Amino acid sequence: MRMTRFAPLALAIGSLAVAACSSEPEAAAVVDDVTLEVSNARLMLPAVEGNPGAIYFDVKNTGEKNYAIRRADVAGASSAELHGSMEMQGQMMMDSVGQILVNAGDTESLEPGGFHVMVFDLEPTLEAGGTTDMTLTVVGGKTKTFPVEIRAAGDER
Ligand SMILES: [Cu+2]
Repeated sequence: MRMTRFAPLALAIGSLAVAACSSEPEAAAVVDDVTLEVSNARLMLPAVEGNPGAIYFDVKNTGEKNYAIRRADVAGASSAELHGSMEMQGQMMMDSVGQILVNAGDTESLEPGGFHVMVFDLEPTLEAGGTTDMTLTVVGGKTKTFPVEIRAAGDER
């Protein structure tokens, strides 16, 4: 699949997320855990060593408060970005997005052709069949860490 950066699209996605989130009040000074549950998380290794990999997962918000994921960190990768993608004129285009919203009670599926986490500079210790950890940071600064299954480039995504 050919991937091309397309900045105007990313800007549009990013500002949408910000606009949708701005109605949410500031996080209260109450200690609560982030009510996001991640399932089916899988890191697709790149077909060509040195290329970025992609993480897909389902994230369910079991609480009563909306969350916006604004950052992902992946053990064994030098950096990770939240990405959105869209097909335009038969080409898949993607770029970083500022936030991914998960409203209370909703499940957001990050899957091929949609949102995903792009991971860069993967260490060789990340091998198919193993697992790694992904830490999500939500707006407000709280974090939660989830296990991610590692799959080879040709495996089911
Ligand atoms: Cu991407």
